[in-house]
Parts: sequence; C-alpha cells; structure tokens
Amino acid sequence: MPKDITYKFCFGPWNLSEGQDPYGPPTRPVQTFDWKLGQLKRLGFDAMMFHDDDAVPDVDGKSDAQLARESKELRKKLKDAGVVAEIVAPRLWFDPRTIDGGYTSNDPKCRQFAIRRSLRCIDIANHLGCNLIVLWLAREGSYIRESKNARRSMDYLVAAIDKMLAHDKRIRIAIEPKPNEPMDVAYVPTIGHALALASLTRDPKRVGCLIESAHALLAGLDPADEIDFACSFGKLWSLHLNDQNGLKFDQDKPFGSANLRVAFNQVLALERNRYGARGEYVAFDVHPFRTTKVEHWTAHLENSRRTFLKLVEKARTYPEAQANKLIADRNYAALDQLVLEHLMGR
Ligand code: GLO
Ligand code: MG
Repeated sequence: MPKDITYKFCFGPWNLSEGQDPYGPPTRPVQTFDWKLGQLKRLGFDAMMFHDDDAVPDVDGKSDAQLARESKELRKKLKDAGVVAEIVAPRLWFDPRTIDGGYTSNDPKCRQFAIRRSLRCIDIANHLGCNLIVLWLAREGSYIRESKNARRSMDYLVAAIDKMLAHDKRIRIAIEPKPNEPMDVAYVPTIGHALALASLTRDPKRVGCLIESAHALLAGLDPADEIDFACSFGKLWSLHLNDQNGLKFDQDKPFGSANLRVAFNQVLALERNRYGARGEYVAFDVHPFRTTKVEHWTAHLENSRRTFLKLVEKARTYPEAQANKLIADRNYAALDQLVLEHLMGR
C-alpha cells in the first residue's frame, strides 16, 4: 500500500448549512460567506468548492463585467486566506426556468438558459483560476416517465456538454451522478452512466466524474467499487465523501457515520488508486444535523476529516500478507473477521 499521499481537504459554503429542511426553517442564524471562509481557514482545510452563485450571488442579474469584477475580488480574498477554489458548479436547480430540468427541459428557451448559465459558470471558474467544472445533474430526469423523452435527453446532455467544452479549451468537466432526489428517476444515476455519456462528447478526455458516497449508496452500489471503476478509466477528478443510512432521503451524514466498514473500503480504494497524487482533493459534502448548536457548527467537517485520516492509518496498516493468505485459502470467514478486528483495534 503506498504510504506517501498527503491528502488535501475541501468543503463548500453549503456544508455549513443553517439547519433548514423541507419541514422546517433554519435552526441556526444565517451566516455570511466570509464567516464560512473564516471557518474553513480556521479548520485548516486547503480548498473551497463553489456553486457559481456562491462565488457571484445573483449571477443572472449581473453583467459580464460585474461577474468578472466580483469573481476576481473573490479570487483575491481566497488568495489572502491561502485557500484555492477546487471546483465551480452551475446551480441549475433553483431557477424557475429549470423546474422541468435544465439541459433536458422540454422547453427550448429553458434549455438555452441552462447552457448560457453554464458558460457563465465557466467564466467564473476562469476568473477564480480554477479549471474544473462539476455538473450535478439535479433535475435532469423525470417525475413521471412519460413526461420527457430519455433518448432525446441524452442528445440534449451531450449538446450542452459540447457547448461547455467548446467555450473554453482548458476546462474539464466532472459529472456527479445521483440516482434520485429531487427527481424520481435521474438520467445519469451512476459512474458508469457518467463515463458512457462522457464518451459521446466532442472531447471525452476532458469529461470525467465526481463520486459522492451517499449517491452511490442511493443507487444500491458500493462507493468503493465506484471509486475503483472510475479510477480504472483515470476519471476520478473529485470526490464527495459522506454517509447514508440506507435508501431514504439524501442524508449527507459525516463520513463513516452510518457504516465504518464501507467508509474504510472507500479509503482503501483511494489509497490503492493513489487518489490525490495528481492534485485531486478530498471534499466532504456533509451537513450538520439539524439539532446542531451554533457552537458545534463545524464538528461534522472536523469529524469527517478525523475519521478519514484514522481510516488512512487503518488502510496503511492493513495486514495484507495475512489477508492474501486467507484469500488464497478461500477462507473468507476468517478474512471477514480479520477486517473487523483490524477496524476495532486491540
Ligand atoms: C446534492 C449534491 C450537491 C452537489 C453540489 C455540487 O445531492 O451532492 O451537494 O454536490 O451541488 O454540485
Ligand atoms: Mg455532492
């Protein structure tokens, strides 16, 4: 097992959320971006991930010149804080024009809006000195199967990604699959779908993926296998570690919170693929529990990183020779117990 990767960590301003859910309002006072950046710096994280409108609020109401000015101001603020922007993602799921999907809306004007907004997201990324765009295809799917044409939707998705790739030759796009929520059924539910879609674009080399643990679990998959699959194509360009207790709403729990062994296997997969060696970041797409008091607001992020680093130790001290002997003997009962005892420690 390689022992030399020093991981770099990241989160987004939305990961210091205020506690609102579909059933109730915030439980903590709304905080400014500067406060959130201050927390990121205080915790010693290396990078921040952005939605386009985290970087430039009300992006649609602003001119290109304003957009350039505000993103450059942000770049300076980040530089002064010693933090970089890891990714920028177009937040396509808030606008009234994307109610029925962005790139795959049935309304051509809405599809055009989604593309225009994505190109401006690329401009923001450029101003921030960041060349990785994340596409979480939130509303690209259907509530009822008959409402949209899935075959045509694939063409729309490819056309939208092609426009983004043509807009700027240096950007790369990482697709973040999720099988459901907010949609009943999403068009790009897994890494296999994301990479197959990438292969249809004008420049597949510049289209990769982002794995989120909870999204893989919601698709009924093991996130560690998704990691190995993506890495075997050289396509894992970003990562949202978190956890999820079974098939229910997207929980964004702290990493390892629901299933430590599944978390361990993700770390083992990252280690064997040398994730991070090409500058990739470990981001935690986690949320505080709604019950969290103001004074404990950052605990879910600190805990996720702490668990991650402890599991890196577990991966690096995993008794591989012993495990290999048990594998050769097809003694999986003993292998199972070896893993459990390794995780529990002495
Ligand atoms: C929601 C997603 C979301 C994205 C983020 C970046 O389920 O995980 O948090 O990661 O918007 O595109
Ligand atoms: Mg995510």
